[in-house]
Parts: sequence; structure tokens; C-alpha cells
Amino acid sequence: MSRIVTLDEFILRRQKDFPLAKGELTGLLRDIGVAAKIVNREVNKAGLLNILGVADAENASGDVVQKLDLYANDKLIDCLKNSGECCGVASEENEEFIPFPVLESKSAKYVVVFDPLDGSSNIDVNVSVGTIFGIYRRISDPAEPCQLKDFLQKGTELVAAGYVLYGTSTLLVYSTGAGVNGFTLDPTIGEFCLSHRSIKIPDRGNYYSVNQGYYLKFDVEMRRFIDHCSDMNLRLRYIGSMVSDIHRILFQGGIFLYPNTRKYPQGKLRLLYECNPLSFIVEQAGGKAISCQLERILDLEMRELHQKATIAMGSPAMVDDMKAFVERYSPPKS
Ligand code: AHM
Ligand code: MG
Repeated sequence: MSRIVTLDEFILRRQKDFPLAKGELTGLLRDIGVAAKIVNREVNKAGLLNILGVADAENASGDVVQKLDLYANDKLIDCLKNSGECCGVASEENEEFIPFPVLESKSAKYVVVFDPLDGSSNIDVNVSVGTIFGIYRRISDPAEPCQLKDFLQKGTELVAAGYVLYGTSTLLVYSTGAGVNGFTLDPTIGEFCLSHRSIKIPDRGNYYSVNQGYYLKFDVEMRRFIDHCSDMNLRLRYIGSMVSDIHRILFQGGIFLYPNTRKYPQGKLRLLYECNPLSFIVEQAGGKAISCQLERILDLEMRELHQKATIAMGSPAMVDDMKAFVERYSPPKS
């Protein structure tokens, strides 16, 4: 039997590969791992504790029942606030970013962005959901509270990113820009253990993942590409939880699409909290991530915290196919 490597041990080992690293990023990743365990505990007992349902409802003992996504949001903020390595966070659940008080002893160098529980429509029906996170080095003065510009950095500036998938088992997958590794939570010892080393996305796969219910609302070039996927007998898989869909594609290959529709002319998914961190992971695994207007996602300018983007990501050859369809079938620009 091979020796078990825990997430903490792995992160510490990796830190030693960077002689100038002082351990701040290591501490941050560990804190995110702790928050993930707390959220996982609640996700798993959600039905039992009557924690599901609308925020502001009261449970039998008169306590305020928190919606699970708000609970996850609070836990992540708590863990990061107490880490001492993070000077502020921006969450999909909060309108504004949250600066943390400036610490007397050390000035934290990082900001963290996250979607605490992605795939919220799945929460109440026991289908997999996930947490997505990204870590940036602050660019404002470390002696001052963090500022909006610390968060409005392009995806290319990500120092680390990852996700946690609360599925049949709970997995944490992350990258610091040197490959992608996955850790499965062993509930008997309460530790994330290295289970997927150096994840590499297949060049092609048998799956495509898109909300085909919106087919008639997509632009013609996107419809032609979806027709092509169907003609190629690719299998359609769409969970409605981006983390789950991307996780499958990471291992089995395929393409994930969320194009613009009439309802969402800029796309639906958030660049900061969803598209950039997952694009970072997919690229680190050898895949590609572009907008449906064919710009690399990680190169997109950030203008506002809740900015949306269209996205096509996954196996590199399939993203190239999609690009070719868009180039071929887009109406000529007048
Ligand atoms: P959420 O952050 O409100 O949960 O929305 C994001 C989710 C993604 O996980 C998923 O891919 C998408 O929304 C599904 O949207 P739709 O129901 O329009 O297909
Ligand atoms: Mg989301």
C-alpha cells in the first residue's frame, strides 16, 4: 500500500520547492481546506438539520436557519479572516468586497475570491455542488486596507485557484500554477488525501455539456457547433453545477459551454468567481478556456466584481473545433 499524503503535507512539501516562499500561500490553502471540511460537514447533514430552504426561516429550536450557500459564505469568510494571510475577500454572495482589518504584526499579501456554493439550484435536491476559489497577490499598499483594484486583476494574475466538489465523495482540486492535483476527503480521519496527481485533461472526450434547453436562444454559430457535437454522437451531460461538469471533463475529456442567450447577453457565469479560477485549473491541466467571442478567458479585462462572461472550456482539440465553427458561421461584421 502506498503511503497516504495529506493535503497539509503536500502543500508544505510544495512550499519547500520555492526557496523564497514564506508560507503565507501555504497557510491560505490550508485555511481553505479547513473551511471546505466545515462546509462539507453541513452539506452532508443538510437534510437532517433542516438547514435547507429559505434564508431567514426559523428551525424548531427557534434558531435562525441559514441557507446553505450563506452558511458556506460565512465559514469561508471566517476562516480567511482568521488566517492572517488574507487582507480581504470578494464573494459571489456579497455585492461589495470585504476588506479585513490591517494586522499589526504582518501585512497580509493576498486577496481571495470565491463562489461559496456553486450550483445553488442543486442544493435542495441532493445533487453535487461545489466551492470555487481564486487567490491573487494584492497590488495596493500593504499598510492600508485592500482596495477594489486588488480584486479586479486579470485571470493571468492568479497565484492559485481551485475547487471543492461535494459529490459522492468530497474532493479538493487546486493548482498554484505548477500542475493540478486532487485530494479526496477521507471522512474516517477527516483529512484530504492526495488521490489524483498531476491531472491531465484528455485532448478530446465523448461529452459535451451545455444547457441545450436554450438552443434556440443561442447564436447561429453556437447552434451549428452543438449540432456538430450531436452529429458526432457525443453524449450530452449537464448537471447545472459547473464544478461537477468541469470535474468530469477534467478526467474524461469534453467541452463545457455557457454561451450568451437573449436573457444573458453577456453570458451568465461570473468571470471573477467562476470562469477565471476554473479556466486557470483547466489550462494548468492542458486544456483551453475561451469566451464565445474567442478571447482567452484569463486575458479578459476585469471591470467590475460581478462581471459576467460567456465561456467554452475543456479538452483543447474540442475548444479549437468550437473556435473554428464560430469563425466559419458567425455573420460578417458590418
Ligand atoms: P449559481 O452560482 O447561481 O449557482 O449559478 C451558476 C450555475 C453553474 O454552476 C451552472 O453551470 C449554471 O449556473 C447553470 O445555469 P442554467 O440553469 O442557466 O443552465
Ligand atoms: Mg456560482
